[in-house]
Formats: sequence, C-alpha cells, structure tokens
Amino acid sequence: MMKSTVISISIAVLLIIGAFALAKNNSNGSLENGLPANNVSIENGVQIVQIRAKGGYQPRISNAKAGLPTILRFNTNGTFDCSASVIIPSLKISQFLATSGSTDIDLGLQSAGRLQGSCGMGMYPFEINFSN
Ligand SMILES: [Cu+2]
Repeated sequence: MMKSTVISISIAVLLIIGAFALAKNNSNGSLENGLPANNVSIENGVQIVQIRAKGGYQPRISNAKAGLPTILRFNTNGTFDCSASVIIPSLKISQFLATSGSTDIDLGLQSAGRLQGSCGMGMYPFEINFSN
C-alpha cells in the first residue's frame, strides 16, 4: 500500500517534470531563437520564403523583395494543429499543408507592400513585407 503510493507519486512528479521540459522545448523552438535570421533565399531567380508551421508561424514576419517570382514554402513537422491550414485572403489562397514535410505556395510576382496571412481560423497570423 505504502509502496504503491510512493510509486504513483514518483510517476506524477516525473510527468510534471516532463511537461515542463516539453513546454521549455517549445518556447525555445519558436520565433527568434528557433530559426536562422534569414528565411528568404533566391535560387535561380526564384525567391523562396520559408516559414515553419506548427502551433503558429515562425518567423511571424518575413522580409522579401518585390518583383521576383516568389514561392512561399511552409515547413511542417508533425503539424496537427490548425496552422496546417493556411489562408492569404488578399490572394484568395486557402491551402492545407502536409502534416510533415514542405508545401509550396506560388505567390507569383508581388509588388511592394505587406502580404498578410493566417491559419484558417485567423488565430495565428504571419506576414511578408515585400519591398523594392
Ligand atoms: Cu487557428
């Protein structure tokens, strides 16, 4: 009796520690410290904007060049939350992402300005600032 109580308390303590460790990992993996500073690259004249989608979008704000053919590439890794559903209202884009891997969305040529998108429910925003 006594022994099983000790065991269940130990398990509870381990679970709590585990939950904290997971939470800490998540916050470390997000935004500023989780991604390279530059998530925009140009390959063969095509601009690629990479955004990680999992529990929101990182980085939340990307800076890109206007007037280049542009691909928005979402990287996912076990993304089962609603950030797997992307909308960009001004371009009438609504796209489901692969649960893991990458999904490209062709943005074509964008003129200078701010392109805003979010998850399907509008709770996780992201934006791309295109400048000349
Ligand atoms: Cu959402």
